[in-house]
Amino acid sequence: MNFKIFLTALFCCISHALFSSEGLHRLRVDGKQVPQGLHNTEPKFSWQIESDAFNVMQMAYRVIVSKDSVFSKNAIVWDSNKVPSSHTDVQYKGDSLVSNQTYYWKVMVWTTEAAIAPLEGQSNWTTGLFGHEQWKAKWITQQKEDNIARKIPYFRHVFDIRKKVKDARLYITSKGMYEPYLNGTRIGNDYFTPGWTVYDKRIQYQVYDIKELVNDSNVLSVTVGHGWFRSDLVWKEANDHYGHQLALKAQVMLTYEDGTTDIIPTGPDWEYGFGPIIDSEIYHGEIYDANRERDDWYGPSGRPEGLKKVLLDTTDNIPLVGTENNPVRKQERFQPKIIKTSDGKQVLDFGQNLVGWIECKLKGNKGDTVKIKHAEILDKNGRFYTENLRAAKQTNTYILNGSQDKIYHPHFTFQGFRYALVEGLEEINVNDFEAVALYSDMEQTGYFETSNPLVNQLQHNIVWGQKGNFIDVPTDCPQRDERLGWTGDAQVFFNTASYNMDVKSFFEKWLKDLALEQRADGAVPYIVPNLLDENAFASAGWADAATIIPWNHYVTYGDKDILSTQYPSMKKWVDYIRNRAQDHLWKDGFHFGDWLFYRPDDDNDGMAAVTNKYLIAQCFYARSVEILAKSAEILGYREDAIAYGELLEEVKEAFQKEYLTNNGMLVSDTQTAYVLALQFEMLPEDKISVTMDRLVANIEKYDMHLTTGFLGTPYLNPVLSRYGRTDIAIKLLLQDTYPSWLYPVKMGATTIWERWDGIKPDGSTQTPNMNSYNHYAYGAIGEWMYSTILGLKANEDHPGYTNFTVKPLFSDEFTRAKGSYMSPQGNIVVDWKRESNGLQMELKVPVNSKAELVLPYIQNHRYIINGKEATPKTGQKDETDLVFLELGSGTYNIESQKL
Ligand code: RAM
Repeated sequence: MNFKIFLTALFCCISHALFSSEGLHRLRVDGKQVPQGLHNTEPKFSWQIESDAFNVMQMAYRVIVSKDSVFSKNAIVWDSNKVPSSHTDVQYKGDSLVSNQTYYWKVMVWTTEAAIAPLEGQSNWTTGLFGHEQWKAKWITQQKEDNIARKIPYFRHVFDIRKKVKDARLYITSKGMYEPYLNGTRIGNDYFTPGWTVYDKRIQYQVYDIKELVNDSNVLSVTVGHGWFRSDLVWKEANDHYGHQLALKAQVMLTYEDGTTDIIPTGPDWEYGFGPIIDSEIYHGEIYDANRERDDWYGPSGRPEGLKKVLLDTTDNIPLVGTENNPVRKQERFQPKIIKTSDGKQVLDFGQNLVGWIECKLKGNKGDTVKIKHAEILDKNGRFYTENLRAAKQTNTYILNGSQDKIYHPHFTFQGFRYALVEGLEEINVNDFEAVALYSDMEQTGYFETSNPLVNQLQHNIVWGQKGNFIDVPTDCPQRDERLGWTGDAQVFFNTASYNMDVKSFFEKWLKDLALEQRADGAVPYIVPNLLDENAFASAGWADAATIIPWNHYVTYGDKDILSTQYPSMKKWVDYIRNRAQDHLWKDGFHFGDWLFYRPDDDNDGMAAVTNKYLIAQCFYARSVEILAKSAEILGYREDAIAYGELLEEVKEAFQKEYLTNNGMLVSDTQTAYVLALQFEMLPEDKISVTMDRLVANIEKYDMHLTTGFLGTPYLNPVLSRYGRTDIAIKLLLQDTYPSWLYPVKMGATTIWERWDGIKPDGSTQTPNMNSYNHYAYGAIGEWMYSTILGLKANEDHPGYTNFTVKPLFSDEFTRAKGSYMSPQGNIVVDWKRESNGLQMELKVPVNSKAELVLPYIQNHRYIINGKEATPKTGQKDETDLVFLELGSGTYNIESQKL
């Protein structure tokens, strides 16, 4: 046999063996793969089952947790025993878990295929520090004058180890952002740690396995920058939001082979000095003087000059909590090309509006200063455009030390940019520059591609809007002096975000902060974490993030815990509105309304799509009440379920009396008004069709353009599809003149813009006061693209994709859509092609779930699934004549065939 053929044959055998058998995959603890320092005494174990067989369901599971990897009898701390259940996530219910320990867990799963011999998988995790008393470390800070001078301290501690080490872990957090080094090597690959939480109520800590880095003699050095703790934040150029003192708290926890332990904590014996980072501000960038780098800093021999004694920071005792979401990490890299602007400047173009920083090799003489400025666009005249950054300087400054191959990047800052202007270099060599995207390390779960390249670019832009704005918290924009956790933006984008990436823990963390920031009367702030004043609360559609995100999260991930954790917060918010409402009408307070809706400059004809803000508020009031009532039902709070169910009827009735005419017109005759009323079911049955007609007429009035702002946009196409007008929804999607989704795409956008006309048709830019080119809100159309073009949709009654709908789009505008989604049960693959009048499709349904397949009725055709004629489940669902089939796990080839 020819060697190549042999190898191919061998590979086929191996891959067959690997991929054809059943197995357990993606073993996770609290959604994380082998987490370190998990701060949960009752973590959740989850897994997925892979199988080639059809209709496989889990019949039972058994989880065993042990202190040793061999699961010896006396090391076992929990054995669930065999539990008949299809659940693939199970909460720990064993002996109390001990801090700073490695635990091993294994799961056995019996399925309809593997009914006798179970499938097995094994993994582990380490626990965090469960009690305050476990922290021997003290908060340390620099001397008062250095804090006042806003210096960046480099903390340093030398320690020896005299025994053989079995385990070594670093527990660490800061007030500010930190970067830790052990013996000169950076610890871990996380950035912007400890992440952004409501720092006056809780600060996260991180845990790193440092066993490979420890020596007999060690230097632990940690730089602490301003971070969100004390950078300039909010457009008022105000800093020190959480305090005046940068501080560090850390302890190395050693377990020796002889079973003894040691702790090396931060305390009065630590020292600090200063280094090359002179300043580093989130909005403004970093100043780095390479001449201040000190070789003796990281080595244990020798002692750098000028070290100072630390002070203890005794100002407060903020609770420390474990890290809840995945930290920010380095992601994609981009190589630039050099372009010349119309005013003769050499500018680097990275081809993508991204968030992170530039890594560069700066060659020059000792003492030379190089400045790197960042911008999102070039203006109409082809010049580097930074006006829309407002007060954010977005500039990194490097003072060179003459070394020719040092790689620079900033530390406690990030920039939103596509273009960079480099000043102070004699010659610019493109190969010396690389942009690195940084964002919370979420797994990309969804992919999606269609036969329309502009729609594909739109999807690309949506994903990059998400990458650029999921920097530990969901922000509105990543470039100007804002970058804040606007609740409304997160609310409208959640469903799209959760198709694209695994945002489960990202939002669990943020929602806890939302609850912490709620005012005593239940009002929810405009931004979370909140840095605005006591009046910046309770705007409809923004504050409803408190109810809408937990609900959507539950539907997507199927984890009831999000509802039970958030329930008090959800209820407080609904009760806030109830207390403000009169006769069940919510008509007070400030509201952003349908933010950034369409309005022409000259509005003599009244074409501005202004929707009454209280009409909007009433719709969101109803939605929040409805979610609360449903959540109460699920959690078994019967009384609440009944009471809020009744309230919902009153709220809707009040809406109809106040805002609906007898002829089905709403007092605001706008797309957003109709869309919200239809989406949230505010109307009596007999008014639905007339309001739908009015909505369609309104779209036609604007010559097939949308006019919606932040609150109407997410529901516009979903409402059209829900009530049978996907044809109009497609026209809106494919519209490419302003205002539309594809207009920015045609203008060369690589992310979603804040405004429909961020760059106007004549090339001029919108007001620099508020004009971001990386703002995900309008990207909320992504949800409809997944659910209606690709045709994949979660089912509210079977959350977590245990049951989902697949309904390929059958329209002349698209000939193909292909995508996949890593659901909690496993990967779902949908790939359909429209050929002449027929349909061909591949579908993969994961184990333990079922797909409801909805196919278009095609005259004189039948459907063949995996070679056999398919029998429709119920035949007909509505007038569009759809065929319904329920498919269990497996891979299906589906084809329409002419009779
Ligand atoms: C601006 C941004 C943000 C929006 C608020 C109301 O700051 O557009 O996205 O939520 O206004």
